[in-house]
Amino acid sequence: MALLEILHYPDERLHQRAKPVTEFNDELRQFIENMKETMYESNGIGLAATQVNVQKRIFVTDLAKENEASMFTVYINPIISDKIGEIKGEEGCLSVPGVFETVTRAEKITLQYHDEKGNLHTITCDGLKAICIQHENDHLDGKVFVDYLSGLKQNFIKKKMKKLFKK
Ligand code: GNR
Ligand code: NI
Repeated sequence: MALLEILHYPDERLHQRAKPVTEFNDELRQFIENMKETMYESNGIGLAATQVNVQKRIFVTDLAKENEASMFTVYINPIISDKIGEIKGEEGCLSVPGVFETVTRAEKITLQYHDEKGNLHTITCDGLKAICIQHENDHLDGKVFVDYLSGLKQNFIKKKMKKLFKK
């Protein structure tokens, strides 16, 4: 087990497009364990491989509320095949700590993905789960939620991050 280092906006590596997973092997499953540990340690509800500088199409989530049983899920090579409606929600990101802004997303999505054994799943979801999956899937396409905000807000957030991570 190991904790992975999370990249911070505006690191250009957050804006790379991740490549599909081709082998469902023990190395992949070890990496997923490390992502799981890193997500829990950071108190995130999701984590994309892009955020830990691995350019593969993998993200993990756990949307269980406090005091509820874990709902840990692994999504590999996800494809959003359908999007319905619009919903606004306040979003945060482990790569942009301390920043919370409203983003418009599809309200309901249908998603195909593989689990860590290579099995294919199809799900339809809405609410926070749909928002979280769209946020994570964006990471795999090199997109951060800040990219949806005005240029003015983006510049403000860049300055804030510079200050926060100043050595
Ligand atoms: O922990 C997280 N919370 C969150 C809240 C609203 C919308 C999306 C998210 S995902 C975020 C973790 C993260 O950065 N995943 O990429
Ligand atoms: Ni994020």
